[in-house]
Amino acid sequence: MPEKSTNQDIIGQGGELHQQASTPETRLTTNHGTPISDNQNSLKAGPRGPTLLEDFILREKIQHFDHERIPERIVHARGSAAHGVFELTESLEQYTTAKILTEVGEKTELFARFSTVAGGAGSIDTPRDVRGFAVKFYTKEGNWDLVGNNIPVFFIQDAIKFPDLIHAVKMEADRGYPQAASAHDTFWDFVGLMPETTHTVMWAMSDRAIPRSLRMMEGFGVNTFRLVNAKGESHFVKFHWRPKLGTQATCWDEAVKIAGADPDFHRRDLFDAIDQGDFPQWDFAVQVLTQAEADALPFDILDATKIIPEEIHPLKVIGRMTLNRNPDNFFAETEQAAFLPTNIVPGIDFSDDPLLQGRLFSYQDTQLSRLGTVNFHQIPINRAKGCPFQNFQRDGHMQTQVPTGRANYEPNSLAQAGEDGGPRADAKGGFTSFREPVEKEKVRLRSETFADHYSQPRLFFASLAAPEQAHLASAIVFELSKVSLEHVRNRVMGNLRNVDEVLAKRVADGLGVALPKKTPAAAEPIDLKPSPAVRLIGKYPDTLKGRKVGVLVTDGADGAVVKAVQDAAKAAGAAVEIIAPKRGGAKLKDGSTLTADHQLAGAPSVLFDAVALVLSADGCQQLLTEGAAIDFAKDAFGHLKAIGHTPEAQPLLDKAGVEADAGVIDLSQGADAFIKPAATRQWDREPKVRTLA
Ligand code: HDD
Repeated sequence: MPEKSTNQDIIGQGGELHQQASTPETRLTTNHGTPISDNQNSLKAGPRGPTLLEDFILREKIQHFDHERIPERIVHARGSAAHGVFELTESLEQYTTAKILTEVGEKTELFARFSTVAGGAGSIDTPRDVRGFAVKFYTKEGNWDLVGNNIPVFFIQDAIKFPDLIHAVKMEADRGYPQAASAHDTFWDFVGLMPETTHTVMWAMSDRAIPRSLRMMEGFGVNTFRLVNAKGESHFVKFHWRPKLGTQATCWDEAVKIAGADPDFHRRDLFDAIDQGDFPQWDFAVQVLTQAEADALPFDILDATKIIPEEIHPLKVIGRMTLNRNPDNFFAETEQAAFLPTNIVPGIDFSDDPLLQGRLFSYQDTQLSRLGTVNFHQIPINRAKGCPFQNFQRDGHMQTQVPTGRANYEPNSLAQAGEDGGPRADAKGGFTSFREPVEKEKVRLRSETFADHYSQPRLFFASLAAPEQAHLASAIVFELSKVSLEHVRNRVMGNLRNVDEVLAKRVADGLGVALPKKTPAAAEPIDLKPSPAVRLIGKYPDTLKGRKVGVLVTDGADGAVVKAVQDAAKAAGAAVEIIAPKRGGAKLKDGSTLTADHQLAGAPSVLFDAVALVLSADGCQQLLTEGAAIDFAKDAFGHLKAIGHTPEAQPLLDKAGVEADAGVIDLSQGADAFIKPAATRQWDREPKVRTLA
């Protein structure tokens, strides 16, 4: 073997790209600035000889790579985020001194991260799970982090149960599965033994836990907070986010299939929307209560397993969040973002909610293990951007600031000698806690006012639209069917009988088992007035805005029909993507080529909100032996989507079992007829396509 070789020969055509002329500004360097002459070959003793330990360039590059990963979040590991802005539209001056809630028109930069809870960082986007909804506002008075979820209640009442809850829901300890799924023994074992989980479990089994898009979720601060005004008076407050695009869920079967078709479905959707300038927006709203109003409720507002029904205390919209910029770098921003419920600003304060109180410790602590240093607040995404930050905390791993002078303690009198004495506490503008009187015995007790675990789940179930109730019952059946321990299934059903006998019976029938004995409740549930605001169906107007229409086109198809569908859907606010049997596109009737965005086999109908089949007779004939085409139509029908079609597509529809109904539209009537049904699901169709509990 000859020892001679030139790098050019080995690198091939790409060689020139590696050798571009360099200037100090553009050239590749080591982390310490040494210019690098060759980034393709390690330093060897001869072209075929061993690599030399001396190769500091190789070692630095590999070593940095070896350490690229940091521990993922213990919960909420899988997440997607964006930058944005908050604008206040109504002042809460009467209740709080917080500038972000009193300066109308003020725009505050923010960073929002949405997440699943149970799965790891590389897990799918569409499991059945609660979604995290965390917003970091970079206010003039420091960062305010509202670290909430897309469900307004939580599984447990006391933070001391959090590690047990999370251990139970995550992969089982010995086998390391299931990933990102609550449908397994240990989760339901915990649920059955902890009746306080029932309310949140009901929400988690509802369609809220399988959202269509991160842009179509409501968000909630969950815990009760306080607002404190200039007179030092306190009101309780619950924070809410309301999506301008309305809420929408997937069908369960659809969510499962999306997991395979596009595990990044939500991340892609958020990134693409922002990239295309279609900025998602949410209204920000509050429920504000006096102590007396809180005392008058039939439940305790310090109990995070309870909602305050909007029908009792309506929401007041006070501002708007717009997400308008994607992160430049996923790791630096989304991954390193550290949200802390302790990031609070003057005028907002904590309540005594025992779940919140525990959270006040956990988040700071977890960042130390995840980000590795007490200086994580200096990472650009975590840095207080709305105002300077300064104190006498010094040194530590990864200290990036260079404080000057001798003053690293306080009080000091260095200023008297003309030196910089450093910052001082601000008794007037600084954060002060609400002066709540709290002298009590030290006890490990749960308040009696936390004992009613069933009235609110009952309220929730009773308030849902009929299809949502059926989905919820079926979700419990699905999950319990994956539970191998009979006594665990029985205990859950015994608890459910306290929520609603009919629901419990539906679950038992769905499982094909007898209904077990009712579990005695710690406090007998009461019937509360239904709260239609907890529904998804019918709560927001139907719309195609922010949705996606997929148009399947074959050779010989009529381009005018494609264009009509494209125009009508776009006019209604949807994005339109073309799918063809081959990625190169379809040759239309008029001889032109319509470029495709997707190949049919890679773009099942689960990726779209509504579909149109613009087929020629020949094209349809060919698709009759194409499984992907049959599934495309069958799933669109099964997932209750509108299907627009040319008459020539009928044989495919027949083969796929698509029956005529109000959501199956012959496009010869004109594309507009397709738009209205496309903006919603065809709920009436559901009993025809699946058996629900
Ligand atoms: Fe938590 C992360 C939301 C209770 C401990 N939590 C985390 C995130 C969200 C929530 C959205 C992800 C933030 C991000 O995007 O980085 N958590 C909630 C809500 C809760 C709640 C709405 C109930 C009201 N959490 C809760 C309790 C504890 C924790 C009771 C512990 C006692 N949560 C954590 C954590 C995490 C976290 C371990 C993991 C990663 C992180 O904090 O930064 O500290």
